[in-house]
Amino acid sequence: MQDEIKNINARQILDSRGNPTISVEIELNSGLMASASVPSGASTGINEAYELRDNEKTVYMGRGVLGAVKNVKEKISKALIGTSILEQRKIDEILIEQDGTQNKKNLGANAILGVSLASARLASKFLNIPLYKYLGGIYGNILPTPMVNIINGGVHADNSLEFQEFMITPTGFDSFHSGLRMAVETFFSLKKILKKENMITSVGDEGGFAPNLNSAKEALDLTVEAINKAGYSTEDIKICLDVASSEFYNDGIYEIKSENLKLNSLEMAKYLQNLVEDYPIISIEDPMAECDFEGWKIITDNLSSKCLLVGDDLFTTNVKLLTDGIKNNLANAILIKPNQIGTLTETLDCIKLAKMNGYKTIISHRSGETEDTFISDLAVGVNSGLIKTGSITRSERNAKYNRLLEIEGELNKEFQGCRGDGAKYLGLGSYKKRYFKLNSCSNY
Ligand code: 2PG
Ligand code: MG
Repeated sequence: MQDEIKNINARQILDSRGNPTISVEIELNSGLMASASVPSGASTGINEAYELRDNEKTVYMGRGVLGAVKNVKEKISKALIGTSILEQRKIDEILIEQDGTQNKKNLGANAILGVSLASARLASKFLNIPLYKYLGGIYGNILPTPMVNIINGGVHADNSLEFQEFMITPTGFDSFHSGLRMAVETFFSLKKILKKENMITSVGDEGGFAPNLNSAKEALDLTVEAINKAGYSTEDIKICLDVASSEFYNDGIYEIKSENLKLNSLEMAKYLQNLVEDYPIISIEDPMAECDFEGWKIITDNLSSKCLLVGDDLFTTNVKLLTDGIKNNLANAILIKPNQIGTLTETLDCIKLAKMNGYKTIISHRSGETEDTFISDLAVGVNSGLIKTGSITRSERNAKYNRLLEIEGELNKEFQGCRGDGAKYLGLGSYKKRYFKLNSCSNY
């Protein structure tokens, strides 16, 4: 049959940090082919699916993925040849079964995800529809409001900032392309300010500036100044943070060295609450460490009505962990990274669970990226409403923004001659949430 898998190939390529990663190519009996490549994180959660590396010290500093490549070419290929490309859930089930471990340690989540994503892309090609339409059908038409990284810190940069990401989000416009323009103008406005202050304008892993600053407040002040000097207000553009606090949490203490602070959970929550009061912050990712459930409880109780509290390390795109979070009322949003869990269907199940329980979903890149734009199509297909894919000066990030511009154009073209736009952009609406205790909402 034409829709059946004939061959699966894989190769080792490089990601945006120069580390090896895997690219998978699948071929059908019909001769149609599609490929996908897999990103890699630096501030990884302890519960993430296993990234298989060769660990051969003299080759690529141990970071090679030839073992994962071999697994695709031999074991996975053997298990999937003859399967219809239109049966994504079955393909992913076979992959999970073949691996046979909880965290995909045997075959490697990188090997598995490459196959899973390439399958979906090839299915869309086979059906001759764009990937976002394959994933979302006629349902997906919301262009995500981007969280655009402008200052890097934490493990993504060699500067003094503990917080990993300071992002701007264009909430005040009514289309994706105008929102993106606004973010770009603000980015360059910040560059001008940094230059004027004699600060370095080199960038971190995700393309945001990486100046040496003495505090999070300093970074926030610069961000607000950049917004204003670009000619916008903090009504047009708001701020999002990824604190990535698991990285500086030890034995119950958050140590913010640049500010000489050692905070317990309660103090950390208060510290962040003060920032939310003083700045136009509407989303905080990983405000608390992945194992500090008490801290998460405090911050959710105190801040959930004011801003998004996004679980990244906390949930690692894992249905089981999200279920626990829902039960315990932790966070009100989830970061979605396909490589944290390893297959597309598990990613979609997690998105579905989040949405059914009133959690916002933010589709996300990794700090080590490739030019693959799968997450752009995913964001539109599932109407996530939000995407986080870095700054606007790195091609591996811009590939995602450019793909979204392409999708926006396509959706609007379909609508030509009709009332309204085909592509919806919610801006601030993407952040609007209902604050409720789960048990008061049993119909979900
Ligand atoms: C994060 C991500 C992406 P990494 O923490 O949200 O920005 O970083 O891929 O290094 O985990
Ligand atoms: Mg994060």
